[in-house]
Amino acid sequence: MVLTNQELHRFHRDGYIVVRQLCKRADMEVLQPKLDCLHEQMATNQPDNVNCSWEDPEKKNRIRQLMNSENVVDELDQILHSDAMLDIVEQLIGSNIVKFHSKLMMKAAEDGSFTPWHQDWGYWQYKHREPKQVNCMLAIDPATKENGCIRFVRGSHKQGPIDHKDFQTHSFTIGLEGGLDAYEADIVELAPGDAVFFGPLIIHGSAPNTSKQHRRCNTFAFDVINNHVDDHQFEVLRQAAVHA
Ligand SMILES: O=C(O)CCC(=O)C(=O)O
Repeated sequence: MVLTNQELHRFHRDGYIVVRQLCKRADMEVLQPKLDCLHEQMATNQPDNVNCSWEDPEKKNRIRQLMNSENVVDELDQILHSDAMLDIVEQLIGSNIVKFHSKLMMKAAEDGSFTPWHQDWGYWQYKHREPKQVNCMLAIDPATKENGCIRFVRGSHKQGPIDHKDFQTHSFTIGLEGGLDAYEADIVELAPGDAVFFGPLIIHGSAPNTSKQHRRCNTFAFDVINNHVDDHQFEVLRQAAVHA
């Protein structure tokens, strides 16, 4: 057991749980300079197996989200498959786990934009049968109030699914009404290597990055087997032995 019973209780009560130093800070410091090159690399030569959204799609100088980040950053692929990660995911959603996605959230210094309040289920509801997923946001840079760390509306998952509105931002197509002050929320600051695990129904969002410090995080999302309508497309990461 990686999470204690008390931590598991907090996850179910609050909708999220912070795990300090899921990865080593030193490993994140190796990763940071590699990510600096990604904006230019993706603007000039984006592989087919990743998908980028840009802060400004005309300029293409700052990536906001890079979907399938494990295909371009080996270290992220290793973390996605690591026991440190999967042992916790298993505690949270059980031992039949598929990879859903790995996504870099590159909230660049001075350019990184507001993340509208939303439940991940708002996006995921159309192709998934039930809100059983778990998402893990790993901090690569320090994530602080100033550079737009994630904020959670504690306990909001208990309301169940909420209707989302269509939005016109480049990276976020739906969300809940209201700016940063629309909800009273926990501001979750993370050091490099810290991670926060959260379920698909908790309301979360984050402020723009007006600071001089990047706030790069990677989100690793997992689901249970047979929960996605195209389940066969997803890599099985762990599967409980079936006893006859
Ligand atoms: O980049 C952020 O702060 C938001 C991340 C997020 O909302 C998500 O991955 O669902």
